[in-house]
Amino acid sequence: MTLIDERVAAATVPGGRTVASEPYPWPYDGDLRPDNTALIVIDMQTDFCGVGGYVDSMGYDIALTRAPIGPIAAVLEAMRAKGYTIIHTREGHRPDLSDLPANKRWRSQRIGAGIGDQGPAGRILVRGEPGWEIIPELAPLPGEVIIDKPGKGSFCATDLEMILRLKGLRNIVLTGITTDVCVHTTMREANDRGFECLLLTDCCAATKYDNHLAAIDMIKMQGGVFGAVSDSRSFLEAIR
Ligand code: C5J
Repeated sequence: MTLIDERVAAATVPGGRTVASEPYPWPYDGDLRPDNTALIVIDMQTDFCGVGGYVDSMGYDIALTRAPIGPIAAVLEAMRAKGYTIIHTREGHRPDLSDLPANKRWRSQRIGAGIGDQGPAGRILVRGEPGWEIIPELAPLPGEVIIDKPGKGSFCATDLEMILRLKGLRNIVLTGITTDVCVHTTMREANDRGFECLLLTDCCAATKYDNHLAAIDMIKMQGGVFGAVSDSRSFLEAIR
């Protein structure tokens, strides 16, 4: 046994549970419980996976971003049944666009899908518009936490960290879209704040499949530089 193995063994909760994941069994100390673990479902909004939304307007294939709907629904159902905390996020801006940085606006306008502009699903990424709503298949239940975020990360300009800390949540299971942008940014932000993160690969997707794969690979570097990676099947097996 190496010194590191000994330290992990010492921190490990006797009789605890872990998820089969890479590059280490998650969470590292086996302390996986409904009262210390949250599921975050990131930006499963029409703007990112529905017809006429932001991603569709940019010309990307929404079949990619819709692929995780089924696996997320299965994880949601199981975690709800066991009493885990469920958190949903929505990317979007105030109708007066006072929280929309100029660079985010002009970059999107350059490619014909200007954030704040009118699109087939209403004003793109504007709070209250049809495209900004979470898709019905993954609609939040009353009492579940919803985080409205103006940025890609879920911690920037939101009360997410305060909610996690006050609820005693230290493990985060990440799902949603897109793997390489909002999911990755959130995972990095959470990791830097000391949260123990697990990304479920089939519960995430990117607008380009290669970017999804690359984003997953990055997590596994350096012994798990941002946390660990698993899939819905292994996760459901672990919490059964
Ligand atoms: C993007 C997101 N890609 N939810 N947002 O702009 O990943």
